[in-house]
Amino acid sequence: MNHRIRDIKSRQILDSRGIPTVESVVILENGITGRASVPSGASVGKFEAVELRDNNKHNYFGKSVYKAVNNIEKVIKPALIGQNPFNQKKIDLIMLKKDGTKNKSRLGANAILSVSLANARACANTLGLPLYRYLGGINAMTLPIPMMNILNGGVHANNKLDFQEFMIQPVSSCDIKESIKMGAEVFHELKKLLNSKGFSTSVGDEGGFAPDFKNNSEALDAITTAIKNSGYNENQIKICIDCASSQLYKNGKYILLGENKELTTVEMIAYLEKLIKTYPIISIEDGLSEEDYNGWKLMTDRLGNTCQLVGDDLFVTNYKKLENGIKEKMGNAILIKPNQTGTLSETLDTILLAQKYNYKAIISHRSGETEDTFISDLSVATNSGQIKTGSMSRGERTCKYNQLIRIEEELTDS
Ligand code: 2PG
Ligand code: MG
Repeated sequence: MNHRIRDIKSRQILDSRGIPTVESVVILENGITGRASVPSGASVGKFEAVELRDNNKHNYFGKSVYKAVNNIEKVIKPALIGQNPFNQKKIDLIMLKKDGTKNKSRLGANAILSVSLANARACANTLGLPLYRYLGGINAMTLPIPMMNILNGGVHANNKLDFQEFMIQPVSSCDIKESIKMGAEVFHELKKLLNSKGFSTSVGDEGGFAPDFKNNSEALDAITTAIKNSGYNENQIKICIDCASSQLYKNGKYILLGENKELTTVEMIAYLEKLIKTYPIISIEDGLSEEDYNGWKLMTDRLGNTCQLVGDDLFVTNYKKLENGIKEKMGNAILIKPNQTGTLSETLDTILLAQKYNYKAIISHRSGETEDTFISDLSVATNSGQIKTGSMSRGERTCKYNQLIRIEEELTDS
């Protein structure tokens, strides 16, 4: 059989923040290749799989990934050469066994994921199929509704906004070109608005603006005005936020410096409830901290019927954590980031589990990204219905939207 894995090449490349990350190429006996690179987070969940870094302060301030690249060369490659790439589960399992740890700390989730994704691409290329079609089969057909990040705060920007991401979601549109147009128009209206008020229009890590707003309400007011100025109404474009609350949680309290508030869990839920009532917010991610489990149950009980409650740090794309969350009624949606778990198979298993129990699965980028558009295809392959992939600026964000435009064209043609 000439489809076996012949070789794997890996290298250190740069992500969108200028920090090293891993890229791998899987080469098959037939000469066909698949390439993939991995993103990297800034607000990293405590329970994520480990991103292996060299910690040598003379090399990229400790951030280089030569150890991960070396692990691919010395451990992963010898174990995978000669294997059938179409058996993705086995490929992933071999790497998991070689790693042997619970959190992929030996070989590094960055090393493992780059090979796992590159392998899937090599298979799609061998069959001459688009990646979404290879991953999702004949049932892959739903273009996601994007959550577009237009204002950045938290650890993604150098301003006073406590919440990390303020996003818009064009819910009235059912085609991706129209969604992108709506999002881009609001983005440009927001820029005009910021300019007119003398705020900076430079952008944060995910391409959204990062003005020096004093608090969350100022951000939400600006977004609602920009939506209105673009000629859209609150039924057409909704607001989604990522509070990234694990970053705000200190000694049992939520510290909101911009708001000048120190809130208990119950008070934080009440604050979020007030925001939902005041603004057209339909989705709140990490409204509470990753370890505030009782809080999550309470919040879901209180807000779960009116709002999408997304677990990012809470679930870290981990099957067991999601399984427990479903049992305990925590949240009603999960953010899916392949590098939080480290293999394609585990990512797909977690998505299937969510869908089985009616939890929404939102495919997501990281704040440090590359030009790789794997997640665009993944969102269509799994009919996830939603994708979170940043703003309408910066190439590493727009490449994901542009890939969705291409996929939509193919699907419409067929
Ligand atoms: C998040 C992500 C992506 P980071 O919290 O949802 O937006 O940020 O990659 O920094 O964890
Ligand atoms: Mg998040």
